[in-house]
Amino acid sequence: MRIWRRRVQRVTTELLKSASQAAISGNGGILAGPDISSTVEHVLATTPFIDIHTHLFAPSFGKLVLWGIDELLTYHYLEAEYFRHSGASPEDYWALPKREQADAIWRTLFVETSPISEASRGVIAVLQAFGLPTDHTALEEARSFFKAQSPDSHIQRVLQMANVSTVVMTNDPLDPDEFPFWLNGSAGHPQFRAVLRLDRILCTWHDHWQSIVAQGYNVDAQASGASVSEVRRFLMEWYARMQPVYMACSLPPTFEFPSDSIGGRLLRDAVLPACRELRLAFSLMIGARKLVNPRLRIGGDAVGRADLRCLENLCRDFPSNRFLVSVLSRENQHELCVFARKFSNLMPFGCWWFVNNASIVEEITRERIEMLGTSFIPQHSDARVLEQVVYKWANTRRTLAPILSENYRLLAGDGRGVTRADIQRDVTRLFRSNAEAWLDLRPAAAR
Ligand code: RAT
Ligand code: ZN
Repeated sequence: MRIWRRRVQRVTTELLKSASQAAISGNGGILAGPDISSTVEHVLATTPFIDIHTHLFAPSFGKLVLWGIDELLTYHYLEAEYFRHSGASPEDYWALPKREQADAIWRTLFVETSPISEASRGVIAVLQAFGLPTDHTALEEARSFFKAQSPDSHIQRVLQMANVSTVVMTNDPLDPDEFPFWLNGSAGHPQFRAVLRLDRILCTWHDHWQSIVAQGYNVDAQASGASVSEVRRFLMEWYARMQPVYMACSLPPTFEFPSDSIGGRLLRDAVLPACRELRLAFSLMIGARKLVNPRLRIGGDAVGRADLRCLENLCRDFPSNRFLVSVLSRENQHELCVFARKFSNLMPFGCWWFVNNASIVEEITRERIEMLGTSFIPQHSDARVLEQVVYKWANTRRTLAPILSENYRLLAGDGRGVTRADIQRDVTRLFRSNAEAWLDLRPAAAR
C-alpha cells in the first residue's frame, strides 16, 4: 500500500507536468501516448470502488465480523491449498482451534513454500500494506498488531486503504447465526449495505421451508397452496427490515429457467414479482457445484459450465426485471458478454472465485471491454475477511491499468485522442456509476 501511495505521488507529479505542457501547446488536454498510462494509473488509484458483492459484515454483526491474521490465514481459498500441500486430513484440521489452524497454514504455505498463489500472495500484500514483516517470522508480530486495533477505526482505515466507499454484504434471512442480529435491529451502517440472499429458498427448499414456518409464514414442503404468496410476504417483510440493495442467489451449473421445480416456481411467481415491485435487481451467480468434496466444507465446491439459455429466457421473458450476473466457469464468460449485448436488462459483474486470478481476470476484462465498452461492472471482491479488500482491490487496479491504457492507445491510434476527463468518466462508470444505476443505494429514509 505504501508502494501504491508512492506511485500515486509520482504519477501526480508527472501529470501536473504534462498538464501544463498540454496547456502551453494548446492540444485541448489530449494526452500524449506516454502520458496515457500514468493518467490511467492515477485515475484508477484515486477513484473509490463500490464493492457490489462481499461476505463482510457491518460492525454491529459482532462475531460474524471477521478480521485479523488468523482469519486471513484460514480463508477457505487457502484451506483448500493447505490440504493439497500438506496432505493433512481435513477432519484433523477441523478439530483444531482457529489459532492452531492458522499456525498450520502459515507453516505449510508461508514457511515451507513460497506463497506465490493468488490467495497466499494476498496475505503477504496485506502484511506489507500495514508495514508488518512479511518473512517467515511474521506471524506473531502480525497477531499482536491486529489484536491492538479497535474494530471501528480499523474498519475505517481498511476501507480507506482499499479506496472502497461502500461494501455490499451477503445476508441470509434463514441463517440462524445471522437473523438474530436483524431481529435486534442492530444492522444499519452507511458503508455496509445489505443483500437479500435466497439460496436456501430457491435451491434447498426441502431443508429450509420449516425455518420459514418458524418465522411465522404459512408454507409447506411442496410450496403449494398459500406458499407462493407467503414467500412473497416473507420477501416484503425482510425487505423492510434489511433495506437490501438487490436480491441474490448462487446457482449450480444445472440451473434451468423456466422450470417446474419448486425453486423455478418460487423464482417466477414470488421473487421476480417482488423485485419488480421493489425495483430491485436480482443477482444470479451461476456455476458453483456444491460440496464435490464435502470433507473440505466451504472450500469443497467446484465449477461447472452452465447452459446460459436460462439467462436468455429470463431476460427476454421478464424485461421489467434487471439481472446482475456473474458466471464461475471460464467457458461461460464469452456467452455472458453475448447475452449482455442482446439484453440491456443484463449486467455482467465480477470475476468470481476460480476466475479471480490475474491471468483470467485479464482475459475476461479485455473481452468485456471489446464487446461491451464500459457497460459492465468489472469486479467485486467476494472478501470474507475485512483486510482482504486491501489486496483484492489493489490487484484489480493493477490488472486494469495496462488493459485500459492499451485500449486508449489503440483508440488514439485509430484517430480519437483521449483526455484525463474521458478516462475519469470511464473509470467512474466502471467503478461506481454502473453499480449506482443497478443497485438501490438510497438510504432507508429515502426509499
Ligand atoms: O467465493 C467464495 O467465497 C465462495 O465461497 C462463494 O461464497 C461465492 O462467492 C458465493 O457468494 O456463493
Ligand atoms: Zn460470494
